[in-house]
Amino acid sequence: MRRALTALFISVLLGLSAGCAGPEAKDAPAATPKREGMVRVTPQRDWSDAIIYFVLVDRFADGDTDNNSGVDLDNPGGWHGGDLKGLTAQLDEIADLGATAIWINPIQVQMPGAVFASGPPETGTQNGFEHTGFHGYWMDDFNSVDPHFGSEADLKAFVDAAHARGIKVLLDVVYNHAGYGTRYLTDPQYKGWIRARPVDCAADSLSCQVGGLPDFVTEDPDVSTYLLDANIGLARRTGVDGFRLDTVKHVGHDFWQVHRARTREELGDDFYLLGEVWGGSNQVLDEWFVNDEIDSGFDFTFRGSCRGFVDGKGRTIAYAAYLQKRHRIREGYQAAHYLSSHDEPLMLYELGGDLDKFKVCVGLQMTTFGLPVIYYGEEVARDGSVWPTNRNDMPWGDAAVKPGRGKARNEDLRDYYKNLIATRRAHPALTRGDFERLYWEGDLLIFSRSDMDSGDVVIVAANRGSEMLKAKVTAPEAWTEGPVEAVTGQPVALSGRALKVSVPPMAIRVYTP
Ligand SMILES: [Ca+2]
Ligand SMILES: [Ca+2]
Repeated sequence: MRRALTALFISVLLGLSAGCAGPEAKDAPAATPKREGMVRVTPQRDWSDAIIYFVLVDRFADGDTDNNSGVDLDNPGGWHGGDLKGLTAQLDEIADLGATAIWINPIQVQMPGAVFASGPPETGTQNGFEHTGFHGYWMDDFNSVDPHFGSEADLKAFVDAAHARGIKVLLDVVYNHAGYGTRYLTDPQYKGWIRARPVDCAADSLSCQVGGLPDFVTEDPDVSTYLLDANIGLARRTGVDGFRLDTVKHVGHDFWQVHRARTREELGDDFYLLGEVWGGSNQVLDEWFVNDEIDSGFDFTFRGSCRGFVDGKGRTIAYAAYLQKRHRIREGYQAAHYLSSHDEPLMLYELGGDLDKFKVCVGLQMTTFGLPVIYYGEEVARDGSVWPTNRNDMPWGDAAVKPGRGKARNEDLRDYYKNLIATRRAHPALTRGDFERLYWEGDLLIFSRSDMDSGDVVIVAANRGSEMLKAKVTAPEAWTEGPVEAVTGQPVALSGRALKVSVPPMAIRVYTP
């Protein structure tokens, strides 16, 4: 954390801005073939300004073929060879996009072997496949890093390289369960650590077996201390900035209060906790905010609501009311919103591959309340659909990066993301500003975001219809001259105090001072 603060201070002094290439650092890993030198981004002001990039390490970049034991690229549930060294080597890809934080999956030793699984026909996996712990959630030993991902030294090197770029790291950690058939079930030294009988999650969320996985008796101090020591120790030794907490509602509040006290005590007051309360919203999360167990959680409502909006369901004013309601959250706490994740279908697939609809949702993700989470590769239109192909390889195009070498990338979409991310980062109104709806006739929604502290005001207009739509709204007092529309980069003249808004079919426009 000390390192991140220093990086923040230096970058502020140098006035470096998002996406701007900085000086080559002596410890910089090999850059991607496309970009030269090290990309330095201005760190987020605090976590409410974060833009998070979520990586499944095994699917991102293979930086060490010596650890590719059992790798099978043809198996959608198999190991594909990505590792921490590969991720570190491709960090400039993420820094250049403008993300301020990277969330990586859990990296401790996974259960040996695999379980047999089958997916739906559209994924070509209906006849079954061997599902391994490549995603990191099926632990067999909390005290060591899985060699497939690399070593603890590799994690530290990754964290250091991220910090050198002004990027924070969130490590995903699990406390609720172990992998199928692991040593915690069979080794006598852990006798009594796993609940004897499976309980239905609908009947009891604390004692159930999530996905049939062995559930730890986390109320037993021996068990909880072991798990806390392992995860907190790993964080302390490697310098990660926070945890993404898996399956929060399946572990008790008492545990999370001890967890918060220990992370504050041992990792610092600013050690950040982003919790997964499955299905949660900003209101549902309050159960974990009220006693300060986590700093933020996922808002599971955003993707479906945006899909409904661009699919023309419901009235525009109802969607505006929804966006406004998302601001209702306990003061000092945040929520993270995403379009796709490893547990849900890829958004572009759900939208029938309609890039225009997808881009409207990306625009709304980057201009509304919360911490936007980008699921690796969705910024270049990664292929895939539902599980398990929602966890396929990061596309690298012509770059010599495995395992996704040769997979197509949509660079125009990436540029669109990059522009909106830079816009969000330049305007505190977009991260922390209040929401006000300005216009909601037919398929055109116009709203403003206003940050009282900085005086920053941005106006956003989304058209979900099939024709060009125009409207006139009053320009904010704070604007002394016409704004620049961020998506097109065009200046727009004011007509007196009126802003003439003009949005093409299925598109978004962002008017910035
Ligand atoms: Ca590897
Ligand atoms: Ca449990």
